[in-house]
Amino acid sequence: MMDSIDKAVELLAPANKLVVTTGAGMSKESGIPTFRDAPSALWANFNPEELATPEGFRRDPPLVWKWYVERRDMIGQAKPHPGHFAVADLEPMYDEFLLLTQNIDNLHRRAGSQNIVEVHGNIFRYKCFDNNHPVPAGELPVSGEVPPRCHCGSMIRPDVVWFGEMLDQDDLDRAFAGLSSCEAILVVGTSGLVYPAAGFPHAARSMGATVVEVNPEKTPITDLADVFVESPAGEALPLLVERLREARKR
Ligand code: BJW
Repeated sequence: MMDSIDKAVELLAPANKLVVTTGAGMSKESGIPTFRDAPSALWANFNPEELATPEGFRRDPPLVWKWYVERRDMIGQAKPHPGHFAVADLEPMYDEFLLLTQNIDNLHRRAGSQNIVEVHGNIFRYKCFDNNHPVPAGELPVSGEVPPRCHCGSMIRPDVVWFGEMLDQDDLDRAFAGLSSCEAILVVGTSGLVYPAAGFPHAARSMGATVVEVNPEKTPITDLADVFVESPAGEALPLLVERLREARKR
């Protein structure tokens, strides 16, 4: 691992504009299962790729609501790990820094990252299914109805992006503006299977950016990467950022 970290530092140190993009593997060491991990016993009979869809919600709204409540409560107990803090430490080191996360768990923000685009939304926010009315978490109706209903009568759902749904256009504009001007992209803990986020490293690469990937497993992005750091995020990122800080002082 140390050889690949040294090589990554060499490539990331001269850049002035950095994009970091993260997926579920980033939060694994905080105790949050990745999306494609084996399901917990309670949900073993359900396929997340069917629950995380508008069709799944229409088919069985209470089931999908309860799945999200359980995940939200579990995520609420989780804490950022040293890898999240290392990503936050990167932000002031670069002239321009953008964090594109597919994670809905708030852990980057809780670790101190600021310039973040949460491309798949946030599990702690709500909106209504039919009209996208935002519903503040503290104002969820307590009628006992599952799921609760918006003032317009529509069912309330988490403000996350499900399969088959469009990502927010402003989020995509911010993402692609950063990707088209960055000099390097650090890709952490994503399987590279879900689009359009899976295309972020390709977009940056096509504009000449260097690509560094951190993941304990190879992914479809690995062949594109200039350096592959084969390691969990919580081990590799603190080392990488510490060495990068030294290299940028020189
Ligand atoms: C570690 C680690 C450690 C482990 N350290 N790493 C183009 C081509 C083909 C298909 C499409 C396409 N464009 C759109 C589509 C359809 C679809 C799609 O991509 N499908 C594919 C599955 C084929 N995309 C969409 O529908 C998107 N919408 C869209 O594009 O709209 C326009 C459109 C609509 C319809 C048709 C065509 C166009 C929306 C995607 C929304 C994804 N939503 C979810 C759920 C969010 C809410 C929730 O959590 O419930 O987002 S699905 C799920 O997957 C979640 C994740 O953010 C996302 C990505 O997963 P991620 O983060 O990569 O996690 P994993 O689990 O897959 O991988 C974990 C990785 O971590 C692994 O590599 C491990 O090795 C690694 N790891 N431990 C570092 N310690």
